Amino acid sequence: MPGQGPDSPRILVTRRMMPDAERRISSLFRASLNHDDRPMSRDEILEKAHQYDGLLVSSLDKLGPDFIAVVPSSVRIIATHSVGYDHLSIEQANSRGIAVTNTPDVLTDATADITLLLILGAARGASWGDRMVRENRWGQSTLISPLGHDVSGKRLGILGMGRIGQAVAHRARAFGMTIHYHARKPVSAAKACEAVYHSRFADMLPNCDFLSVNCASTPETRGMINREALSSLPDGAILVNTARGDIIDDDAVIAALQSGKLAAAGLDVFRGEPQIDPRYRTLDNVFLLPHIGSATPGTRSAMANRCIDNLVQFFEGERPTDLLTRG
Ligand code: 8YV
Repeated sequence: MPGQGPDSPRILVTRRMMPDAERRISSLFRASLNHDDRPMSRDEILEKAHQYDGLLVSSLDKLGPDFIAVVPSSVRIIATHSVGYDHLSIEQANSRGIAVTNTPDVLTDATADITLLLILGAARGASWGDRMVRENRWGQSTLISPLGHDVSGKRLGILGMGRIGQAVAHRARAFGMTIHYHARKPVSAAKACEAVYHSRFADMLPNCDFLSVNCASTPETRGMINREALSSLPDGAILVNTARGDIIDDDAVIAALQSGKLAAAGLDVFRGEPQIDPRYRTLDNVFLLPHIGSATPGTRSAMANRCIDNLVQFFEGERPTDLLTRG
C-alpha cells in the first residue's frame, strides 16, 4: 500500500469528493484536496500538476482537447471520476506513456434509473405537471387536457448496448416495453433482455417510439442524432439522453420538438453544459435535468473509491482494473 510518508505518491484531486473517499485518499497518498471546491481552470491545473505524480480529475473539469499532450511529465496517471472519458485523449496518453483510468460498473444502476426517470418524465409531463402545481394552475385541468403519452407497450430503441444500455433494457422490460438496440456488435441473448438487434442505426429508428442515447461520445457517435436520424423516427417519438450532449444535434432536436416530430425529450446531458442551448428552456415538452445520472451518495462514493483503487494498484506496480491506456 502506498503510505502517507514523504515518499508516497502526490495526487492532485481537482474537485471535492464524498467525505469517505477524501479521508481514504488522504490516508493513502499525499493528496491535495480542493476543500472549497472552487473549479480550477485548465491553466491552474496544468500549473500545479508538475508537483504531482497523479491527477484525480472529473468530467466537470474543462481540460481542453490537448490537456494530456501538455500535462507536466511528473504526472504518470490520470484517474477520472467518471465512466465517460471523452474529456481525455487516450491517444495522447498512450503516446506519452501516461496511464488513464475511469469508473465503469459502479454508476450503471444509478444512470439507468435516471434514464427511466427521463423516459417517464418526458412522456408523462413531469416538467409541465410540476410547473402547473407550483404556479397554481392545477385548476385548469380537464378530462382531455393536459395529457401525456403512454410508456407501457411502446417500443424503446437503445443506442449503445453497454452496461448502462443493458440496465436500461432490463428496467424498461418491467414497464412492458419492447426493446430494440443498435451497437457495433450484438450482445449475448442473456444481456440483451430479448431486445432486437439492428446492425444499422438507420434500420432501428422506425421502430423507436422512444429513443434512448446510451453510447459513449466518440468521433463516430458525435452528432449522430441529427435531422436525418430524427426524420426516420415515427411521428411523435420521444428522445432521452443520459450519455453526452454532443451526440445530439441541438438545432435538429429543437426543430423536431417545435414541429411535433418529437413529442417530447428528456435530457440529462447537454453540449457545452452547464451553458445549454437557451431554446431548451423555452420548450414545454422537454424534461431537463442537470447531469445527475450518477448523483447519489452511494454512487459518487463508489466512483471516487474506484478512482482510488486504480491509483493504489498503479502505484503498487499492478495493472489498474480500469486502465484505458496501453498497459
Ligand atoms: C459525471 C458522467 O460526469 O461518469 C460519467 O461519465 O457523466 C457522470 O457520472 C461525473 O460524476 C462527474 O465526473
